Amino acid sequence: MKKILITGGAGFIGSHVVRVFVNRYSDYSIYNLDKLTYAGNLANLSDVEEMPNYTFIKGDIVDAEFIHKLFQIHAFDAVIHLAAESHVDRSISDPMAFIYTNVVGTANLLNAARMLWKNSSGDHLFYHVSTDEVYGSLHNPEDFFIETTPYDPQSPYSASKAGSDHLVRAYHNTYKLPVVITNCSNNYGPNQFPEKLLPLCINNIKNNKSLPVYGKGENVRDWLYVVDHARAIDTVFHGGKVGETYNIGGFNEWRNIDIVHLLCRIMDKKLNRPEGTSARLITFVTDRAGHDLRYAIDASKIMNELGWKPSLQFEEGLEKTVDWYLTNNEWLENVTSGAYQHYYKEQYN
Ligand code: NAD
Ligand code: TDX
Repeated sequence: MKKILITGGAGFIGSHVVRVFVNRYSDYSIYNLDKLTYAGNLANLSDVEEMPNYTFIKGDIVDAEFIHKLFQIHAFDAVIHLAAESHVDRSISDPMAFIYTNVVGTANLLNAARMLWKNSSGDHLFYHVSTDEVYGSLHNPEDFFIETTPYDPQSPYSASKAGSDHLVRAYHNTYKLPVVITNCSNNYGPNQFPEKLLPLCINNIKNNKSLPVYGKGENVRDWLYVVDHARAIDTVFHGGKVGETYNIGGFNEWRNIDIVHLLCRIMDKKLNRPEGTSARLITFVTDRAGHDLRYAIDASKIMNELGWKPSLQFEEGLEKTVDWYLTNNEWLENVTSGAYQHYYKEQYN
């Protein structure tokens, strides 16, 4: 029986990873460690909470003593580490939270894994889930991020993720800790907190509120359906080579303004509103400080070496996502009440 610690499993991507592992591997014990910050929500996992191979643990990865004891008690065989502060705009207003959780928290997990596994000959893995933002911004339209692209992070968020990636590699290099890192592009899909572009716009269209597009909307992102990312993590966890990095992406680049227009067309259709109704809500607002122009991932390595590929066409994935948000009204209303209102006012008014 494999004991796997998944951190950040109550968040957006983590909840899909937990679901994939709990449902696919009944012989693994899955432990989900999450602090339940504003972004963590156990409602994301209501369908797996009763499964016999699933355990939830509430706790903070920044608390070194707690993490050390947790590893001693449970003797995990592997770690899939997703817990993080994940929103770039919040990293601009509160960078220290990102440095504590993303850098110190990752270091605490690395130390605990190193202590636990140092005298063991077992089959272990420390898997760090990271982002394409560590590579910085692309300026030449022909360029893509590959696994050897030098790091050039530009925001406190991406710098904190780059710092954690460097620590993971340093522990492999120095202590031979068995590690793997994946760097993925922008995810979208069910359970994403409505501070991120797509769920924020879905919620605002539903409520006839303006759609804040930063700058001229010309920044480009590559988009991947979250379940395809969770499948990629499963693939790398089971088939990836220790010490390697794999880039994950959808070969699916969009300018922000184009993606928002596409979303508006889908929403008009779903809400039976005349075409053009949602697009009238688009409002260009002050640009994000230090806004990276373009991210684009070359995911050939994971595709060629491990046989993973995205399963969904983008429009199909976006329609599925919209359907999920329109069906899960209660989820959306719960997460957008209370503290969200304060965040929204500070960020957009
Ligand atoms: P999220 O913000 O939705 O979820 C993060 C989770 O981590 C939450 O459940 C939160 O409660 C938990 N958490 C935060 N601080 C913690 C702490 N100190 N201790 C324990 N738990 C804590 O994030 P997400 O979008 O699901 O991203 C998950 C991971 O994937 C992150 O590491 C992120 O950098 C990476 N990533 C995200 C994307 C994306 O598009 N969202 C793309 C590539 C990589
Ligand atoms: O209101 C908005 N208006 C807007 O124009 C918001 C929230 C965003 N944007 C722009 C900024 C980006 O160019 O849309 C693009 C996407 O923004 P986000 O959804 O905030 O994502 P991004 O900053 O690209 O980062 C995401 O992808 C990489 C995740 O939040 C990260 O965790 C991940 O590592």
